[in-house]
Amino acid sequence: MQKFFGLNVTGTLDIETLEVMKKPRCGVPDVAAYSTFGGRPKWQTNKLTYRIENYTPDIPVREVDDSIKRALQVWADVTPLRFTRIYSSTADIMISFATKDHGDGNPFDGPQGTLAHAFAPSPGIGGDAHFDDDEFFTFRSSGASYILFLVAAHEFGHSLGLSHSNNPGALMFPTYSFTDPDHFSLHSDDIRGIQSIYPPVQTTTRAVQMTTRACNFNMILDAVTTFRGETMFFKDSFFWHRSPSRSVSQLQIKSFWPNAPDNIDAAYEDPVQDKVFFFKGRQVWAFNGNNVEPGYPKTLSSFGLPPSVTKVSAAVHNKNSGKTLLFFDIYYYSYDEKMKKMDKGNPKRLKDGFPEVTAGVTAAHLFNGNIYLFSGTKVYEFSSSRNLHCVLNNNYFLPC
Ligand code: TQI
Ligand code: CA
Ligand code: ZN
Ligand code: ZN
Repeated sequence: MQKFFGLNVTGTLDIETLEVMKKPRCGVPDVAAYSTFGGRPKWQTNKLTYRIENYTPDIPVREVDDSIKRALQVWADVTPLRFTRIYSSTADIMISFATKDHGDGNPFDGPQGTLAHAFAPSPGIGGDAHFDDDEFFTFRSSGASYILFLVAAHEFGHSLGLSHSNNPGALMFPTYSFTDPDHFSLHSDDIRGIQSIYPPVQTTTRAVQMTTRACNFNMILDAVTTFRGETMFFKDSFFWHRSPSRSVSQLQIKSFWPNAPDNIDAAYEDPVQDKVFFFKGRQVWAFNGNNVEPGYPKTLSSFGLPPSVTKVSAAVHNKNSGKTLLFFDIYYYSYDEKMKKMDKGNPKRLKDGFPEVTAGVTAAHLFNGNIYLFSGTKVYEFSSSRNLHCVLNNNYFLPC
């Protein structure tokens, strides 16, 4: 160990050896921004009913029906929950439009102010969603109105047991921001939140096979990237990402990014642009959310990489410096995301920047200011000043 950390090999626990041993362990704390209601009320069944009791004059009946249906589907897409519409008697989620005092002790307040409210899961009024008909609701246009689909999707988050999130990009963040309903996708914080109450069903065999697969030491990952607050680990045609109940969920790449290739070489996220980039061979794809950016895939020359670079084996973006490191063979390139061009002095030699890494880099990740280079079956953790902290097993990030 002393040799590894460049200390004089005394074989005794001298001062500097103790110093190195006291260094912060390689920790990966998890951060959650969503919140649930006190006592975490939840539905005890996955099969829920809803009933639209009346309509608003603002939009046609079929557009109200469609907005409500899609707003429930948003949550059904990421949980085992299923919603069935009924047209009489009492449903779990009773949906109605009302103004001022409407009998539940929470009178509406005329135009503006409160738009709607919903009750956390419980028998009776629990789950019900009321919309203030003194507001003007629309189907999809923006301007001085509220898109019913968005307001309803937020309310149904409450109907299912979510309270507010402090993540500004989340649906459950308590401010209304116009989003094109045709390109709406649930933020990962909302997904983490709702799955912490209703975890996606994993057949045991799949879970066992997946966990053994994720945890075997010889498994070499294709790529690692952050994505809107999550960390994703790619292998072949699927990726793992950690859900809030800390169980690892495995998804097909194409189920999340339909236009993305399998067996990618590298990936990184530029959170400033809210874009994630995938590399395979000499091609590169850019995604904003689940949608591929216009004009992509492009070739590596769009990064100013010379034709001698036949693939990018790992990539990582440092949002503090604005630089993206692109690894290839025994070299790495530093690309300036703001200037959209390569820095001077490229390529750098891997053994100059990261001397302890002797084999090629297959994936790269930045977390808490540390750079993690995956090489062979090991992960090398470097501080921002490029000191090697420790060497970990390559399944370190996957909760095995
Ligand atoms: N109605 C509040 C809401 O649904 C009711 C509420 C206030 C609430 N505090 C709460 C619900 C705490 C649960 C927990 O959030 S609202 C939005 C926003 C409203 C607000 O009329 O203020 C939406 C209704 F802020 F997200 F845009 C819908 Cl989408
Ligand atoms: Ca109001
Ligand atoms: Zn009400
Ligand atoms: Zn709310």
